[in-house]
Amino acid sequence: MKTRAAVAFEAKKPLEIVELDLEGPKAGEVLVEIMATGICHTDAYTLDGFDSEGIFPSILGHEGAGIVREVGAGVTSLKPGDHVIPLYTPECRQCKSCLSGKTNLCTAIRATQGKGLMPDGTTRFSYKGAPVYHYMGCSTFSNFTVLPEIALAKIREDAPFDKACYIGCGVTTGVGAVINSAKVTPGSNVVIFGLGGIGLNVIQGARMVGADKIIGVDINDDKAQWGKMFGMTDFVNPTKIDTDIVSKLVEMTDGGADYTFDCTGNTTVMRQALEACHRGWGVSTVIGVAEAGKEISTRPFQLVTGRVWKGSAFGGARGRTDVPKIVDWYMNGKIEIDPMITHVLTLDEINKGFELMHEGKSIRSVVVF
Ligand code: NAD
Ligand code: AHE
Ligand code: ZN
Repeated sequence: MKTRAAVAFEAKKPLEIVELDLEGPKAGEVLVEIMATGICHTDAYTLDGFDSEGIFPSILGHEGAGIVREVGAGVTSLKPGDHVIPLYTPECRQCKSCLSGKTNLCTAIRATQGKGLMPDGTTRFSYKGAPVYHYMGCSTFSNFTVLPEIALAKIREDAPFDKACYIGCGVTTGVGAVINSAKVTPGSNVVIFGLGGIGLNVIQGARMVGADKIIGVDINDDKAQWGKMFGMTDFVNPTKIDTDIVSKLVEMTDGGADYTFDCTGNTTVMRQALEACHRGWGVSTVIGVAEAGKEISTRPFQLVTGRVWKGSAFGGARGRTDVPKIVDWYMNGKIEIDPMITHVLTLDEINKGFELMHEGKSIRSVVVF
């Protein structure tokens, strides 16, 4: 069949909207009509050539929602008409990682996914006879895409696609990092670095679990009003203070934060986030994705004296199990999504979404097909 998609032909070049060929689902696979997709900073990072796993030409996008249109042989958990959210972190419920109960990082298809391929080692997309690669196993910047059954969460049918798509990455990543990864406790002091599409969801997660002080840190003053909307109690712009950011935060939290989160992908910020933690127990969670080749460092003494450095992918969420619950939270008003969707675009306007992100003018842009 044919599908319209925004193709990343080369790094650092705008996406091109073309019609390309899509093979139908093979055994264990599902054809999904994508109804809406968000644009996450990770898509921009890959397009900019910063991802060590970045492959071109490919169809980016990993924050979608859509409808099952066809299922391949052996697919039992989904049928045409089901509403789904694609999962870049699948949940096979059979691999060592899934069975461990200790992580959401299913390994069933990770190797081929990282090479832009389906589990059988081939791609379903082609343009003028040449292969076009999948991205994060999702490729939601295409009107139709093929995914393995284990990489789809079935969701309720009354959830609007243009909001539910954000649960495919940003919402789950932020809220989940608070609940599943850091396990923030009521009454804690929490510091969030980077108040974008992820950081604001960390803020609403911290509010939901009953954190006390919720301090947002961003170099863009416009983000202060955004943070306040979702539960932030204090804001600091590190470029506007006359002391260093770590000292400032340590002072504001009476010795250091109980929990900090990096939502910037900047390795200098990651170090600040760790060092702003309270001696003896502060936990710093890295969510931001750093450019290829970047490394983090700190004095080991920071760890010897009880600070904990950890990371979180997809908010520690087990996609097929947890994503439908997060959709319920949204539908029941427990979490907010609507105000964070600042721009709704057509597929032809998708490059505008990347510009708005780089200019710091959007929280989330969503493309509606
Ligand atoms: P975004 O562009 O919407 O937001 C980033 C924010 O960080 C902006 O508000 C920006 O002003 C701020 N910022 C930049 N440099 C800063 C600095 N030095 N100090 C303080 N603030 C600074 O991006 P996003 O979509 O929210 O994504 C944030 C990060 O999370 C990215 O690195 C993205 O790749 C990553 N991410 C990780 C996961 C995961 O599962 N671990 C999932 C989604 C996104
Ligand atoms: N491919 C990169 C790393 C990119 C990365 O860390 N991705 C996050 C999700 S970001 C979503 O916006 C993730 O889930 N990682 C776990 C995984 O298995 O990919 C690199 O450095 O090679
Ligand atoms: Zn993402």
